[in-house]
Amino acid sequence: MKLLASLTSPYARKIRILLAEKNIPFELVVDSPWETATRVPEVNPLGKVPALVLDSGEVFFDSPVIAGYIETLGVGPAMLPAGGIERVRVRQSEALADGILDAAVTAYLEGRRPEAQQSPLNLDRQYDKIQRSLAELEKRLADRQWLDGDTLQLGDITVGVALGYLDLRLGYLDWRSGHPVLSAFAERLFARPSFAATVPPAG
Ligand SMILES: N[C@@H](CCC(=O)N[C@@H](CS)C(=O)NCC(=O)O)C(=O)O
Repeated sequence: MKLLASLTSPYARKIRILLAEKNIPFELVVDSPWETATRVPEVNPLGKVPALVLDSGEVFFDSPVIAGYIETLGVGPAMLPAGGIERVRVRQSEALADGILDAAVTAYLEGRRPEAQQSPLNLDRQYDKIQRSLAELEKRLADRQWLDGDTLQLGDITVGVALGYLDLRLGYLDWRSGHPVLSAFAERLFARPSFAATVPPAG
């Protein structure tokens, strides 16, 4: 199978980390949807990465769907509980982290517009979402090693990716300040080979 991804996409990084944690081989096709020569729209009408193309030609997007598909392959370690409320809780953690990413990407893109066209109101809305979500995660994690259950799950991976993306794009927010639990959590995640091997290039 092929994963279409840009090296800076945090949503794609989530999937690359998931595949690495499970040791599942795949072909990484680096393709930035922002480039005019991109082929992403040929497989994903939304024109976004990540997109997973199976050997059969079937395509899955977006990242929560791809993660769900990967789990159906039955390759351990499981990163999503098989069902029940436990699965919903991991999905909730994933959604919270994806929401941080959505807000961070929006703020990053807003900040790249010519200054006269930037909306301070929109920027503040995104920063508020990020700050509230960080506070929520700090509270949820408390003295636990992982967000849900006793092992690394998809929610933990996605939170780690979101924190890494804040470092990459919104470093001036200094998210570590006031979040000692999350900071320690991030250091533990960043030390894993799957995270170390997928650090986005600067720029
Ligand atoms: N909800 C999607 C978000 C994917 C997404 O927004 N990817 C960005 C790269 S970080 C993208 O491809 N943007 C291109 C565009 O919006 O045209 C997911 O989880 O996969």
